[in-house]
Amino acid sequence: MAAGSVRPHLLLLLGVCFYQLSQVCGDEGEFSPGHSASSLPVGSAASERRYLLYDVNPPEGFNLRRDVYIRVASLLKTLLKSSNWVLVLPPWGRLYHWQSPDIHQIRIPWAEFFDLDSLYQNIPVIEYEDFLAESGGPFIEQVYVLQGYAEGWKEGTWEEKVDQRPCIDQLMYSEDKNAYYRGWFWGYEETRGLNVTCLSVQGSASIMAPVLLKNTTARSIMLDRAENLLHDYYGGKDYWDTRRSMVFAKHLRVVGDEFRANVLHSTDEADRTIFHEDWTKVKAKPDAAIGGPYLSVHLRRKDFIWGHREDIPSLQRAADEIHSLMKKLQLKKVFVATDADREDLETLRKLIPEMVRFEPTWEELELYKDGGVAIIDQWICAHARYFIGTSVSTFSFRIHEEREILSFNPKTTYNRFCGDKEKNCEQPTHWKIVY
Ligand SMILES: Nc1nc2c(ncn2[C@@H]2O[C@H](COP(=O)(O)OP(=O)(O)O)[C@@H](O)[C@H]2O)c(=O)[nH]1
Ligand SMILES: [Mg+2]
Repeated sequence: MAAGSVRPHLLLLLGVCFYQLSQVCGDEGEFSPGHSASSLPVGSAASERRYLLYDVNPPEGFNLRRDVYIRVASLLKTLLKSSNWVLVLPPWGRLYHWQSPDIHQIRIPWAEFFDLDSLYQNIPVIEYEDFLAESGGPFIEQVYVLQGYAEGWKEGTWEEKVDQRPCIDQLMYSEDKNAYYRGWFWGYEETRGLNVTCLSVQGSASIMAPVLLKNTTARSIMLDRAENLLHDYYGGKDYWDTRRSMVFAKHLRVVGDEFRANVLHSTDEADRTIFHEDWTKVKAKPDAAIGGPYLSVHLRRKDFIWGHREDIPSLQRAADEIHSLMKKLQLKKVFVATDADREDLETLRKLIPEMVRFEPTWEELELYKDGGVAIIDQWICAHARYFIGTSVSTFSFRIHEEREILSFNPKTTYNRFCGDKEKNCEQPTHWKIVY
């Protein structure tokens, strides 16, 4: 069922109650899902904590998902001003780029990639398994599937709004024989939704706050396709607080640091990249970091070359640039992070014989998974004397931010390869941390 997937009684209630951001919904418009023993009558829910869950369009990669986390964290901060909420971290899995065969890559908790205490210093978060244990059952009371407006927006008249609308795309949830909604739910087959509603949104994440606070009493609410929400304020203090709280898991940092020390002669003391466990106590001093004695490179291939984009270099052109930088910076080593296929890797090895890569053993790959190996690559890139990345890759962007946090001079960070025939090769924007 597409648009018809919304229950009739809910439609009626929402019809009264769904307004745009500026409008306030009265009590009479509120509804209770009516299916869950845990849902409380209106009014008494204030002290009980409510759960915000979210998911992202399946084709999106890891590093865009990290960006969506920042947006949803802003929404959670807005909600916390009114009542008690916790963000349920969406388990990782089934990502398109995680193609290593024979390893289990779904239902991965955030703790495998990020330091939970650090996240918690920014906003209250719990893992999905803890949500299941705490909320007493595998039910999500309300799923809002976010989408754009079918009619687009009229030029020059940008306004922030959210409205209940028929689902535009085929709904990725279907009703089972008990009238529960089944869907992907991060690979947790037993999870069910009690209600599914499509909302058209145009605006920043916090536009959802009035809807969650006033239009529903559901205690667990999932925003699917959360990438449809924009940043409340990209690059502002709130953005950077959340970004700084996304400290990589310690076991991955340790592996990266060992590789730096053993293969690249790079240590925090010599490189002046001292890491502090508590991100809230760290303030970057631009230009304080020197970085390890190597050049680092992120060379994004796969889907970035399939479209024949003109801002992506050929391997020859990338190799030429790498050699010219090594000469200029008097560096003998180059660390290459890439998603290149085997054939491209062989070519690269011929073109750049001095290339150093982090190549996990099968056991290491099974332990850290594709996501962890990518983080180790990013961590090593972040500590180099000089970094050059790939145009509009969120993987490269996250390395920029990591280096900004580590106090590197922006000149050593905001660099990208140019396409062979690219005329105006604009370099990445420098985003300064706001404290
Ligand atoms: N290990 C590793 N994986 C990479 C590298 N570049 C890309 N990938 C993989 O490909 C995915 C790219 O998707 P995404 O994170 O969205 O970044 P974007 O598509 O470049 O903006 C990453 O999440 C990794 O799984 C790399 O240099 N090293
Ligand atoms: Mg991507």
